[in-house]
Amino acid sequence: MKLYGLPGACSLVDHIALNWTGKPFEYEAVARDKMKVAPFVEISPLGAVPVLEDDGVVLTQNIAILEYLAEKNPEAKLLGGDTALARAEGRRWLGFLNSDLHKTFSLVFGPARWVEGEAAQASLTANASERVKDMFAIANGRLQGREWLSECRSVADAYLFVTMRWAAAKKIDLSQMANLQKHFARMQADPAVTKALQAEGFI
Ligand SMILES: N[C@@H](CCC(=O)N[C@@H](CS)C(=O)NCC(=O)O)C(=O)O
Repeated sequence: MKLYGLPGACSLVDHIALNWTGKPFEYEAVARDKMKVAPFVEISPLGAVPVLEDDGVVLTQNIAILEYLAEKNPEAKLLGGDTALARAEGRRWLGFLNSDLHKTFSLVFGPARWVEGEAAQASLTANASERVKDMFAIANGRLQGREWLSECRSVADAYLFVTMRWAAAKKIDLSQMANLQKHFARMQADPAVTKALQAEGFI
């Protein structure tokens, strides 16, 4: 099994999940200038990570990859528990993080892809940063009185951890969201997370 990623990007979620499975895999960091050209676009038409290769099959789209890893490794409980409801909760938060929070973050990271002119880009970044903060507040509320987004730690928790790193990089202040801060510390203390951060060159 091989994961193609970009250090610190959403592929870090899959990297952590693969570590949680305890099974061997290879990690390859794709250079930014190689992402939108052949041969990478032949396996990832959007020129985006993550990409997972397994037994000659190539998968793109984070949700598909994470669900695939969860199905192949039921003992790792990657969707957050054993029951249909716990797994549905894991998927619910995965959807929230991938489709809502991540997509809004794309506006913060690359406003020039969406609007022209410095003023319009600054305004888009500011507005998107506020929406991102509103979404983090929803996750913070969910974590009131609980350690994980679902019943036990799941790929949704790894996604939340990765997006909190983005918030820090973009100076989006989450310091008042105590539940999120505790969740971040919990994730940082996980050896699988440390291992992924080390392999991606952050530690
Ligand atoms: N919908 C895709 C989005 C993946 C995505 O946005 N990946 C980003 C990294 S977090 C990327 O590869 N960006 C590089 C680019 O598009 O230039 C998924 O969920 O897998």
